[in-house]
Amino acid sequence: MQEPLNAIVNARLPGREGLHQIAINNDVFGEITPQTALMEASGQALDARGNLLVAPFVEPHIHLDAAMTAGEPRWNQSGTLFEGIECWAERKAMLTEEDVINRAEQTLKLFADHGIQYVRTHVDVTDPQLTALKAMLAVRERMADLVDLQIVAFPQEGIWSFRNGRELMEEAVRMGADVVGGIPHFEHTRDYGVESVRWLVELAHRHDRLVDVHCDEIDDPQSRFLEVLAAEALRLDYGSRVTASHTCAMGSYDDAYCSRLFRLLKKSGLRFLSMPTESLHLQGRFDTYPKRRGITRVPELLDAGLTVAFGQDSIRDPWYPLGNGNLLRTLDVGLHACHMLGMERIDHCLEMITDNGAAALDLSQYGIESGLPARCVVLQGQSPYEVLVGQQPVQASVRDGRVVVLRGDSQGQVS
Ligand code: 17E
Ligand code: FE2
Repeated sequence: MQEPLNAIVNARLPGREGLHQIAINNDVFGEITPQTALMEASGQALDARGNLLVAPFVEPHIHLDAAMTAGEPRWNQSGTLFEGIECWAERKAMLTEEDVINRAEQTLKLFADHGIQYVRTHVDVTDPQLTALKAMLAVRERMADLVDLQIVAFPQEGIWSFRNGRELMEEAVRMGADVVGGIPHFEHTRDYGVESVRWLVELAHRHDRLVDVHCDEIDDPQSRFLEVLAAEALRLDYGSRVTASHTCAMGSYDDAYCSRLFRLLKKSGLRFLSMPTESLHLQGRFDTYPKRRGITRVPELLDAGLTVAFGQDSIRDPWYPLGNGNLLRTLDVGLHACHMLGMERIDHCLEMITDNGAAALDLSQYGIESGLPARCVVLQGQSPYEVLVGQQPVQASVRDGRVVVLRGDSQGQVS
């Protein structure tokens, strides 16, 4: 194995002027010192060559159990969420642990190659055998050198609407799921949806787990489970540990309701994840013209002081046929779809795939600061604007002081 790094030189850091060098001692960041000019990288130093250095990318929302199954056993022809769930139910009946492990690991390697070191995956537990969950618990250990993996117990076919739904969720938590999920807009009735949200937040709270609900992933403006989730988070003072994924319906709510809703969202402090490529593809399917974008109110949430990150959601699965692991692509699409190409937004855009994702995942040891684990990526460009325009692959990815990806000529004396 390669020798660990003892420094990174010639790096630009977000929010700081000029070049910096960062010491690394025992896999942990040490002192960060300004440089007056470019310097030679010597010994076990990595040369960032004047490029931007940020904390590793965070993929906050993916379905690894379904990754790389697009077209098996059939393609989703309508492009709706609902046909996706039907196709997946057919593929799910064919799962083996080995099959899930292989596809999940292939996908995580692709992610690592794109500078992602933290991943939250939903795993479908509406399966009496819990095959995908057993596989993913093994993957979490097997891939720990490359990524930190959080596992969500995700009831794809509902908690109230699936036989033994509650027992399967409880079993998943007992087996070691980190996060409790839900899908209220897919439950058979509105009441089931409300009850499921109340129940799952209690379950997580009781077992000291995080919460991440597929919430209102539908264009129906009557889908209002987010207010239930936020109210429960507030009641239990649990907002920092609760994430609402998708909230597409918020793109269809009227402003009067949103004005009331935002008051509660701010009080509860819960976190938001938007998957822009996925929602552009799956939503708007029941519209003629004008067609909705089906994306939540991202800039408005940010301006209200709430945390929002972007995720990919799918890599070639029954819901979405594309995806290559590159979060810069997701970011690019998301900024377009959310009207976020003003320069102030661009200056902060990398936070959507780094810091904000880390907050949504409730990570505690994340960032480029003295005393934190030496994990970071070198991007191609001197500013977020240049990185966004260039869309180049990450130049290097460092994990606990070790170089796990290296491209171009960022290399100093690393052997
Ligand atoms: N399942 C779901 O309910 N929604 C999604 N976007 C995906 C899976 C990918
Ligand atoms: Fe999802």
